[in-house]
Amino acid sequence: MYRENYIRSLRAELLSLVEDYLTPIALRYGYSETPLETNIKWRPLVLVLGNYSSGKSTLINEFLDTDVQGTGQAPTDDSFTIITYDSEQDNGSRIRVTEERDGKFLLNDPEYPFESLKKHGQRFISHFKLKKVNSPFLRNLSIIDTPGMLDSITERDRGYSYQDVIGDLAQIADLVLILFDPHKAGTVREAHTSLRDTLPAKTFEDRVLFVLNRIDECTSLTDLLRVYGTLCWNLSQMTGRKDIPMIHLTYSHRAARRDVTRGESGYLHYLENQREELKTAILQAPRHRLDNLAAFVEIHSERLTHLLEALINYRCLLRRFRFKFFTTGFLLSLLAGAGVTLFAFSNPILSSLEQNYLIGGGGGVALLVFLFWATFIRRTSTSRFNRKCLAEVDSLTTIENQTRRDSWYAVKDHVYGYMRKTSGNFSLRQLRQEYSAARGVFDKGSKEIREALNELSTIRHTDDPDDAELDERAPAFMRDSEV
Ligand SMILES: Nc1nc2c(ncn2[C@@H]2O[C@H](COP(=O)(O)OP(=O)(O)O)[C@@H](O)[C@H]2O)c(=O)[nH]1
Ligand SMILES: [Mg+2]
Repeated sequence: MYRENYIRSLRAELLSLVEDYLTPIALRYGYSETPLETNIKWRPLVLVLGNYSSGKSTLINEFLDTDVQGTGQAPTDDSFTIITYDSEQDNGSRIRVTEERDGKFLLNDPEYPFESLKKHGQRFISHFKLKKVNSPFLRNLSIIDTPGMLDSITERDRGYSYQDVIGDLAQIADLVLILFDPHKAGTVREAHTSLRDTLPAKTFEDRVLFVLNRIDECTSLTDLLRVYGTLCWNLSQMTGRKDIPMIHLTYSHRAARRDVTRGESGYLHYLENQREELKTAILQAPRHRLDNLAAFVEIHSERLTHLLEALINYRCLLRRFRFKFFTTGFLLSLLAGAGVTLFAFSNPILSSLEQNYLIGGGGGVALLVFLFWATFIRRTSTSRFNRKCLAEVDSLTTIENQTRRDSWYAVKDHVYGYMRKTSGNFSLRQLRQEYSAARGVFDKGSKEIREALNELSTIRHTDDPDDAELDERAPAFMRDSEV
């Protein structure tokens, strides 16, 4: 309980850092069109991928303890289904689907983090849905069941890019499960592309779990070992990894033939614990969410700091330019005024006029020159200055290492866009305030939040001190939310 409270307050703290400090900046400077927290506000997500008929839906049904998803040997279900918790109906009544919603609704509801998937088009939208289930398994996470990976299908057949969709889903998922079965142990083409290209680009190695499912269908232990070996070989070819990733071996009790699971001489009972381990790993998704959230806060605060830093540099250059420009204009107009006065004094006709008129005339000329300078000349030179800054936008920052290079590439277009849009007409003071806020979040993100996560890993599930103790053990920032 203590651990859960700790996770909850850490999560709330991270969310409020994003909401209060990063989102206003991100929206103002065009870094993001939607509030940054919409992607992370929702529940921890577990994405289930795998060959068709590898038993994805059956395994999900088994975990939820009811038949939520349709199953079958042929590629039965070609939809992406978000399976989420219905807390209102979790009152001991029969576990069932309590509500269903279609893609059009889901992709337009800002409550859900799927708005950005709209770009995958109509065919995808009609293959996207949500089911609410009152299963306690879903209390802290949601599951996404997906259409099976196939060999023969092309993008045109599906009507949307499967790889792009699973890439986007993997990006927001906290855990990605990849299921294989003994019949097609990693040989399907779409699996190959996902493992080699899509997933490495969109998620982290430690968020991916490999599962060899339907192991009850191996006829003997030797058969299982052969399948396992094949899968390992295929995985190392696909992922390019030299180390063999952990592969969970499991099967569904519901689907397996009774005589197989009951067989005393079989090997299956040695592997019984694997399903429980897999279940525990899935239930740990909220813990991954914290890591993801911390990484999210770190990355975006770092990028926004970089964006603001470049704009500050630009604004300082502009200020220097303006100062120089007006000083030059002032001196020039003084010079012109003095020149005209001297000329008038030395001119025999004009010098007969009263002295005050001559000095006033010189002052008038100085004023006219200055006005001309401050309007026409200023407009053209400022736009020339801005054009130069835009052309040399890279010179607004320093890039010392790869991290800085990455963050600059992520924000460069936004810096350019904002400079173009405003031509420098924004407040340097506000920029500096925002910079120190984003910088503050970044410092917290990289140090204190990591400390808090480390602290969390030392708290065992059984620890249950009073909640009051949270105040003593939690890092300072969880008690004091000022940046
Ligand atoms: N023997 C056995 N059959 C399974 C197992 N898991 C699923 N099946 C069967 O395999 C077929 C495909 O399962 P399904 O869950 O629809 O696969 P999906 O396409 O990956 O969602 C169904 O007929 C299931 O009954 C398992 O662990 N053992
Ligand atoms: Mg299925």
